[in-house]
Amino acid sequence: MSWNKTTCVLCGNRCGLEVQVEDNRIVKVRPDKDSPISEGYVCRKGMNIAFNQHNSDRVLYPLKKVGDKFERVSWDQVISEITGKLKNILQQHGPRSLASVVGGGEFNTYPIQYLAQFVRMLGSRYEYSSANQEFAGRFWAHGLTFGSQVLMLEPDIEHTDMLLAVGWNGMMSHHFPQTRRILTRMSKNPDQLLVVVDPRLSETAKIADVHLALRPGTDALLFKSMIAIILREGIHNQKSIDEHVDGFSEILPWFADFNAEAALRVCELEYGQVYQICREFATRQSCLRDDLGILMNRHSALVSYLLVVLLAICGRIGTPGGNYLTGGRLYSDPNDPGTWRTVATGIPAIGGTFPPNVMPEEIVNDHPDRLRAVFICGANPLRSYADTTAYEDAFRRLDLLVVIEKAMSETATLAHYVLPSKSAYESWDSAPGGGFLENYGRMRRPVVKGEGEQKEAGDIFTLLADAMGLIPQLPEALYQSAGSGNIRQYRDALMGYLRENPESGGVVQFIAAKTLGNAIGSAHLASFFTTTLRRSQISQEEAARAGFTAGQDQGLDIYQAIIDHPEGVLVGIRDPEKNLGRLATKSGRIQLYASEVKDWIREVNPADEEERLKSDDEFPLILMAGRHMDMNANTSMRDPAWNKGRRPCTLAMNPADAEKLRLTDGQIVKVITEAGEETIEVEVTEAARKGQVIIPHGFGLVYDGVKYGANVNRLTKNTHRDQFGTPIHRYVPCRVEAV
Ligand SMILES: Nc1nc2c(c(=O)[nH]1)N[C@H]1C(S)=C(S)[C@@H](COP(=O)(O)OP(=O)(O)OC[C@H]3O[C@@H](n4cnc5c(=O)[nH]c(N)nc54)[C@H](O)[C@@H]3O)O[C@H]1N2
Ligand SMILES: Nc1nc2c(c(=O)[nH]1)N[C@H]1C(S)=C(S)[C@@H](COP(=O)(O)OP(=O)(O)OC[C@H]3O[C@@H](n4cnc5c(=O)[nH]c(N)nc54)[C@H](O)[C@@H]3O)O[C@H]1N2
Ligand code: SF4
Ligand SMILES: [Mo]
Repeated sequence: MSWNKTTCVLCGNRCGLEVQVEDNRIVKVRPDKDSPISEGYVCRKGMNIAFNQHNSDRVLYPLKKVGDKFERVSWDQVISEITGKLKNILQQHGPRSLASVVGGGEFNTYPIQYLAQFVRMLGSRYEYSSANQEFAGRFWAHGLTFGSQVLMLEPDIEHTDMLLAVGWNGMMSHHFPQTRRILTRMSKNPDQLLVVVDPRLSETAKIADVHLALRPGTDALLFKSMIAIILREGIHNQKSIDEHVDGFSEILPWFADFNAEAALRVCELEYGQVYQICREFATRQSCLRDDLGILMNRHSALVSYLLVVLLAICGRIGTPGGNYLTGGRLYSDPNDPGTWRTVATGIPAIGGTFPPNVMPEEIVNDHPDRLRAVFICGANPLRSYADTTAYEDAFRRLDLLVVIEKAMSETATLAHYVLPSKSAYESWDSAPGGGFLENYGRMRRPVVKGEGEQKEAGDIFTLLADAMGLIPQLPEALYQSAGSGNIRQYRDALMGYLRENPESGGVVQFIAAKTLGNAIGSAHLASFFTTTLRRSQISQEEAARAGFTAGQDQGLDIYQAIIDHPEGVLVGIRDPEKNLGRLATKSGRIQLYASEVKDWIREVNPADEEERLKSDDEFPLILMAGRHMDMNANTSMRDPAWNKGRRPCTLAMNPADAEKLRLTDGQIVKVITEAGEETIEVEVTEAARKGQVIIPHGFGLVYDGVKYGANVNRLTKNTHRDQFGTPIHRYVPCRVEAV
């Protein structure tokens, strides 16, 4: 039997896979050794991808809610009914009544892009996204310091000799290529230093050279201390600061009189140890990687800012072995009246998106501009986002809820219409990869067929857009060239059309889907073709470095190479020397001073923090609400069989706390928070810190009528969030009782 190349879709790495298919079923999976991105690396999630593809929750036909049941309807009927209702809502209430929700859980490209663009074309800026619930604070910090909210910091893991992992458990969550291989190699290499900042003994902390087991929620104090120590010792990199940084002298007073010794006592860390780490970080080829442990935690945005300061004063940005800037230019300015805000909660867009946490309030209010119509693709808010109960209540009040899904998710069960989407293994989709330097192009192709009337998400949104009158009348020549089988001819026709109709540029992916997509049977592939053609100057230069001659045919050549190489192919090499050229500040330098930070940073002092961290008699334990581990993939793996024989959903508790509460391993308990309660089994383990308990997210799914595990988002209140709307999932006060 032949092996077909595809990729895993269960984290951002998208490791290359090869699968065997029998009777339209994926029956065998192995890592793809040819993949230049993963080079044969895989984790157990990828090896279990067949459970993701084949399960009894798949949605096969368009469904309409009638009473409290779903009825199968035709595509024609469903498109005409949805667009009829949508037109009415928009006519009566305007575009602010409409929002999209786009996910990040399953790592697809086009399904999400098409929905976001569809809603934008209808005049609404309300794009709620899973990315916003993690990155809003980082967007804010990078917007202030780099001038673009979506510029990110990628560790140059190949050349570094010290990695500071902050609130990131890479051994489980991955998120850079071949993470476990690289971290394990690093941990064994005496010349490389792996330092983990994590309150608990995570899988990554276990293999670290140094584990800074700080008290939960005290990262702001820790990083303020580290900066103060580095400045006090004079081990900052003045040369790099002179060359690349503005605002350095203005921020010095924020750290000058800071009592790092007292602060670190509040963090429950040893001063001597932190001092040593500061010296190492300032003098080595160091880099850092942070994640949800700080992003979904107290002072999230401020910690992201402090991490930029730490890197900038040590000269670690845009330099070998340090952190490189990746991503584009986007700044949603909260002071610009053109930037949309949410109506009831007044939160401005950041990085172009809105925080899911406030959506229930944006639906349940009396404002004339309240949300009435919501389209969701690639997300499962009823399990993924904070406060399932608030979401259920809010979604029931919508005039129109349309869910584009491959599975009957909890969110889909509340929809007025469910539109069946082809899965990753039934669709074409772009699955790029690489680190900061090398850019690999890859197009995942279908390996199995849809077993009902599913369509590619891009096709679904093209039908909807057409019925809404959003796609202009297209010349016959465009259809003809699309059907000619000659891709060059189509390119010339499309480019000619766009030259004459520049206003159609924003609809180009829909035009491609309707013309080329129809001819080749994939909206996504057609869309990919147009994106490859319309490459910016900078990526043309990068592609030339990867061997694609610059010029008119470069896009075509890249497209063909990607089609010829299902395992992925090098399509661009970035120039590390030019990395800091990505900065989008007016001066082109890193801007450390920001008036927005000033008061906040002063508030983070040992005495006030100690007071705020005092435990509550009603809720004495801190719940880490969500954990990304080997046995979950957000809510994407619905069939529990993939974890058979394992113990995936428990309440992890330190032995000292278990003893104090007289609880034993395996005992059933109730966990209570301000939001609600859930019943769950206790797992007594040293991997939980004293005073902290942990429940993984992504459980509580009902599969074949049986509830599987506890839904941690019954325990998270959507109002337990910061000023950007970010959930504070890593710091949820709770209590545990025996039942
Ligand atoms: N309490 C708590 N909650 C959390 C977290 C936490 O730490 N704690 N972590 C959060 C994080 S970081 C994230 S990113 C979010 C993720 O949350 P979501 O973005 O909601 O992701 P998933 O839960 O994976 O849901 C993805 C949905 O998309 C569907 N889907 C998959 N592929 C396709 C496709 O090709 N087409 C269509 N139309 N649909 C598809 C799947 O069936 C699934 O229902 O969860 C968050 N939730
Ligand atoms: N197996 C698996 N992998 C995944 C996913 C999945 O569902 N399953 N989802 C993917 C997605 S969408 C995402 S966003 C990533 C998330 O990946 P990560 O952010 O790495 O995952 P988490 O488990 O949420 O948390 C990281 C660490 O933060 C620590 N932490 C908790 N509180 C604090 C604190 O106060 N300070 C500090 N410094 N650390 C703290 C936790 O103990 C944990 O070890 O994972 C991705 N990869
Ligand atoms: S590391 Fe990520 S992409 Fe690779 S197999 Fe595991 S979950 Fe899938
Ligand atoms: Mo995430």
